[in-house]
Order: sequence, then structure tokens, then C-alpha cells
Amino acid sequence: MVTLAGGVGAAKLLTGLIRAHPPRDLLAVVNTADDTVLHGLHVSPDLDTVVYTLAGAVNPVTGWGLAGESWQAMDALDRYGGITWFRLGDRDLATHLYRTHRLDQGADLATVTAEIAAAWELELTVLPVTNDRIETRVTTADEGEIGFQDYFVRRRHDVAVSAVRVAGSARARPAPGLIEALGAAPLIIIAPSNPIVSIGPVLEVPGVRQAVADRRDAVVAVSPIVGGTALKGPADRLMRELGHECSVVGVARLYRDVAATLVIDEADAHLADDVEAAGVSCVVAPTIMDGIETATDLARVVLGCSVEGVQP
Ligand code: FO1
Repeated sequence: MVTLAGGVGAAKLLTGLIRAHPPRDLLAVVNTADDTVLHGLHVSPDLDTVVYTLAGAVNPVTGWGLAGESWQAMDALDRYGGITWFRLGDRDLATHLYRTHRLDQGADLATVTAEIAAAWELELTVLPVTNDRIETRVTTADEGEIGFQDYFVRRRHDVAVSAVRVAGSARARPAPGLIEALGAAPLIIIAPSNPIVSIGPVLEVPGVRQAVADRRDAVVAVSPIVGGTALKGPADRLMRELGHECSVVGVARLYRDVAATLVIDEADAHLADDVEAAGVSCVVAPTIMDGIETATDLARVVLGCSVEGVQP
């Protein structure tokens, strides 16, 4: 079972999936185009959000970083006028120190991610979509093209965007085993992550979109748009600004070449026929994950969408 994942929304669905299905049979393929290098450290926000959430260690308020974090390093850095708009907690820093050191030693990102996931005692496999460096770049009205975290955190995604591209994607190679896993999976899940800046970069790694499209009948996506808005982050604004309808129908149009089924929230039930008219089978279910029970219920709905009717 393969799940294409961004950060917070994907991590929540995965907490349900590991309760509803044997974790050792789950592979989370995670976006790395949010990755950034800060203070010389390689930071992989979506990978860390998935690992920390599944380990039960994530900050429940932000959805990223670690619970009970302290910020002494950031306070000390502030004294020097260092970069503190991207907040790295003291314990979180250890993850970036370890990852950077291992990459410097020549280990690839997939290997280091497996080491980090094992250290947090996760049973599922967490795989970066590629070991190669890819980076989402965002064209803003006032500053031109800036890096993703510059846009997302420094500018609080509160700026008009006219284009998004994934630098490095043309040369990137899928992570080892990824294409084979997509070919063999009984079900491929597209998590309720941002279709443009989270799932978009995953599909843009050469070979991945085709491998998912080849399995279209076995692909089920969960809409990150509920009632015309994103539950978290800028997916709604980005969809509108880049010319997509900001609704579950817009999501269906974005995914119709790769997914046969879209799960939409009950709040959008009146749009189910329009989703089907866009060429995608529609399943209506509660999709708002406000805790482990709702995440598990949604995971069971998604698992029930498989061609083979995979049961937990
Ligand atoms: N998001 C913020 O809004 N502000 C931050 O200072 C911040 C720091 C941060 C540090 C480590 C990490 O793994 C994630 C962090 N995030 C922060 C979240 C991150 O920018 C976004 O959630 C993702 O890139 C979007 O999926």
C-alpha cells in the first residue's frame, strides 16, 4: 500500500492508516521539494512531520516540530542577528544535525530517513520521493521567484503567486524501489495534501506520474479542499491564483489523469455529481481528522476504495 504524502494532512491520515492496516505493509512516499538548507543544515519538513506525527511526538498545536520543544538555540542565534524566522527547536535541531552529518558522509536521503524512522520505532517505511535535490520555487508579485520556505514561512504564504516550479525535477531520479512499489501496490493513496506544492512535486519526479497513471484504477485521492477552502495552508489561494477552480471539482480535474476515485467531505456532497462528471468516481465521507478516531475512520473509507476491496 503506497501513500503519496506532503506534511500535516498526510501525516494525520497515516496515523489512521497504521491503525487500520498492518504498518509493515505501508509505504509513505514523501515530498522533499519543501526541503531547505539553513545554517548549513539539511531540513526536510515533510519527512520530519510524517515521522514525528507517527511517533506521537509532533507538536499538536503547529502540526510540525516536536511537542514540548524549547527554543534556546534560536534565542541565542537571535543575539547574532542570525536567521530566526524559520524556527528550529532545540530537539528538532538534533534531527537536522544527524541528517546533515550522514548526508555529508555520503549516505543518501532514503537511507538517512530510514535510520531516523527506525530511531523513532516506526514500522511503516518512510521514503523521500527522490534522493536528489528538488526545490519548489514560487513566483511572487513583489519579490519575483523565491524559495518555498521563504514564501511559506517568511512571507506567511500571504502574497500573490503567479507561478510555481520544481527546480531540479527534470534531473531527479525516483527513490530506489519507488517505481516498482507503485507498480505492485494493491492501492495507491493520494493524501489530503496540497495538490500543487506537496503532491505536485512528488508527481513531477520523472517516471512517478506515469507509474501512478498506469495504476489509475487503484488510485484513490482524498480532497484537501473542504467547502471551498483548505483546512490548512495555502492550497485554496494557490489553486485560485494558478487558474484552478477551488473546490472538490477543481481537485478532481487536477487528479483525473492519475486517480480513479476521489474522497470528498460530506460538506461537499452536493458536488458529487460534478466530480463524477469530471471523470472521477466520488466517495462522500467525513474527511476532517480532528483526532485518531476520525483519522482511522477515514483510513478505513480509503482502504475500502481499493479495487480488491482490501480490508483491514
Ligand atoms: N512552519 C512555520 O510556519 N514556521 C516555522 O518557523 C517553521 C519551522 C519549521 C521547522 C522544521 C520543520 O520540519 C517544519 C517547520 N515549519 C515551520 C513547517 C514547514 O514550513 C511547513 O509545514 C511545510 O514545509 C509545508 O508542508
